[in-house]
Amino acid sequence: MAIEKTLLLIKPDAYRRRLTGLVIDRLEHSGFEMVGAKLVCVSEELARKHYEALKDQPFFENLIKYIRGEFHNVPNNKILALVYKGEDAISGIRKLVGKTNPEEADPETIRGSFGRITTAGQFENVIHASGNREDAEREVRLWFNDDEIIG
Ligand code: DAT
Ligand code: MG
Repeated sequence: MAIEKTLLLIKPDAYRRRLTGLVIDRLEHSGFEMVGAKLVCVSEELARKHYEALKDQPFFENLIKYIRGEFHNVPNNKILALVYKGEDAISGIRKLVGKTNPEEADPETIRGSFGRITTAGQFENVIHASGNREDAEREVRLWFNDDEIIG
């Protein structure tokens, strides 16, 4: 058991479909604490750094377009970035978020409730959540300055 911080991104499909409130409602009911929240303009550079571990995957270029809102006409590539904190927050939030593939995600999870795969094969899975402690530390540092985390 450890107190952890984890990064969440409300993805452009959720923004476009006005699911932000519903997704935050699920997060709030998890019992974890919101300690960071801001709208970020996702530059090409930030998107590529965030997903750098996936750069050799065939879906990488579309993933960069997706997270920058290019499939959903999001003005200024903006995204809502959040940090949640609590005991075992990384795995706890991942359970709430569900599996990567929205068709495989438990229907009670956020991705299972609201995610879809487009006919072009794009995973629109609503939310990003850090996968493990190493990713969480790197991602929180990448998206937030220390003074933007209010614990
Ligand atoms: P997660 O977001 O569950 O941590 P990941 O880190 O493996 O999953 O991949 C990051 C994102 O890339 C994921 O949310 C959606 C996309 N993705 C992953 N696997 C994919 C696949 N097989 N086809 C299309 N998109 C995929
Ligand atoms: Mg991941």
